[in-house]
Amino acid sequence: MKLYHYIHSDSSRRVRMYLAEKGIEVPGESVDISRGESHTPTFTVKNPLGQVPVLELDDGSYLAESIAICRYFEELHPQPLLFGRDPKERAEIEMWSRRVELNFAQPVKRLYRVRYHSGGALSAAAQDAIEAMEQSDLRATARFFDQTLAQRDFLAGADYSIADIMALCTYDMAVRMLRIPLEPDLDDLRRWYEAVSSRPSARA
Ligand SMILES: N[C@@H](CCC(=O)N[C@@H](CS)C(=O)NCC(=O)O)C(=O)O
Repeated sequence: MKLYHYIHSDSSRRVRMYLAEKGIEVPGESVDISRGESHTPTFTVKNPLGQVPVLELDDGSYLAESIAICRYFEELHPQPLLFGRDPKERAEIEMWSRRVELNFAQPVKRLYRVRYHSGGALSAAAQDAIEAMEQSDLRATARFFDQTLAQRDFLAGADYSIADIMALCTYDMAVRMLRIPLEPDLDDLRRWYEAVSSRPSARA
């Protein structure tokens, strides 16, 4: 088994953090996406989309998509449970994971793309308008998460879950890497951030 990943990829970090929470060790190989290494013919046979992370299985097949990879490990090593313990909890974690993916992670990924990979195709005005729109979506979601976290310790409920891993990876990409300032009054989101960032898995 081998995990193809990249140090600055938030999607790769989801898997690294997940594995660290579980105490599972998987050999890794770095794919430098900034140098186009995920679009070489040797890599696109592993994932035709040219993206990391990718898990190579012992039978020579490949799994892509960070959450699909984590779900695979959850079946093999259920404890500690990070996708929920019963139908209701699993559905709630899925609900929050989808909210993180669609309303938090995607605006940040689009913003990154517009800022660094638009290839000069957009005018400065169009670029500013898209950046403002994505930042606004991100801030609205951050406020929604803050209100949720005023009621409980973790995003999907009383227990830490994959939804927290996903949200932390996006938070760091937005705030630390892309320097998008979040509003200063999101105290519950910040309390959650301090708590999840201080877990050893956050260093993965
Ligand atoms: N939905 C995918 C997203 C994967 C993704 O966006 N990977 C990025 C790095 S975070 C990548 O490999 N980008 C290189 C490229 O698209 O050329 C997942 O969750 O694994």
